Amino acid sequence: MLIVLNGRHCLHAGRQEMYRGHMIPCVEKPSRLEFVEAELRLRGGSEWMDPDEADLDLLGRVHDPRYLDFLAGAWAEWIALDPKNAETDILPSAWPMPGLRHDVVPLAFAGRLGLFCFDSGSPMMSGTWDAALAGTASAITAARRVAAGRTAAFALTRPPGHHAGRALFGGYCFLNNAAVAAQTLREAGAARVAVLDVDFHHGNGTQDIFYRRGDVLTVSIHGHPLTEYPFYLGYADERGEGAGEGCNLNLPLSPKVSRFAEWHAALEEGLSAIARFGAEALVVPLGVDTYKGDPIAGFGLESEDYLKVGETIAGARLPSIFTFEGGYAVEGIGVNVANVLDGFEAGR
Ligand code: Q9C
Ligand code: ZN
Repeated sequence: MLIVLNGRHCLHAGRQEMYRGHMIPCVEKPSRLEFVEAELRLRGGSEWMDPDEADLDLLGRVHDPRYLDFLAGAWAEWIALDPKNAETDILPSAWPMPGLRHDVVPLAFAGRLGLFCFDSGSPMMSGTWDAALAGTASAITAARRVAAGRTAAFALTRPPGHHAGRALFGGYCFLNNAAVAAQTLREAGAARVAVLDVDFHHGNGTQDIFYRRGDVLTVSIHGHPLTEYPFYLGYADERGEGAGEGCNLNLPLSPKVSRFAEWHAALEEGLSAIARFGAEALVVPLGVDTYKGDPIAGFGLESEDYLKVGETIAGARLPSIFTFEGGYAVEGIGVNVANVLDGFEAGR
């Protein structure tokens, strides 16, 4: 496997997130990636590379340019409010819910922050923009290598991306690496690209970005939003709009009853839709928070199950890019991710 490692990931290390009314240490921490890197290096057989330069033009075709400007300048604005803010992460405290206006961009930093963010669990700090931007460069580099003829590549990066929408951050995600990979594949000549999101949580950001487009099919298998984060998107009746009608497939499952057999049946249903769509390339937002030991999620998957997950995805026989998303059981995260990649290679 070709692995494009975002060496700048550790510039993003949020301190605290809001949980049930108090602050707890961030769940999405640098050691997550380090455990994955260590396991992949231990197994050997991978080719490692650094990302090329970031591509802000391409990024502007995935995200709203006003949102990108906000993210790029957020830390400078934050410390301009008060130099002491440098000791604290940025978190919003007011949001434009229905009944309030979305069409005006407030001048106040706190007003813009709430406009572009949907939760209180995704702190931003001094290095967030640099880390996330380098993450998109990893995704672009991985996608370009695959477009040039590699079978597959893994963008090993954090913060994760699949919750980040066109002009929205949350769920620990700021820039949507998987969407950037899909856009890169399209611009490199693939007529139709599919995204198969296997993270425990719904890929709301990727769905948002491609919802009105017919050239990218988005599929997500996830904990049912009636009971699971992000709650407000991910239902089965969301099928896409306009040119994108029929190009979004949500496969929500109840985590109470779901075990690997049921989850794997959903994976096969997603792959059938991808084959019918006629995808020429595949992007897999790879989260392993489906693991039985995950502290914030889980479908009860065992480490060995991830070999089968990779093998089944390989059955699509499509050039594939994996992006690293969720998974918070650090003791299992390396083995679980490496098993997906090894299963994929064994299945090709
Ligand atoms: N206090 C990913 O797996 N948890 N994101 C609640 C609000 C959010 C998970 C945060 C879980 C997000 C990439
Ligand atoms: Zn997740």
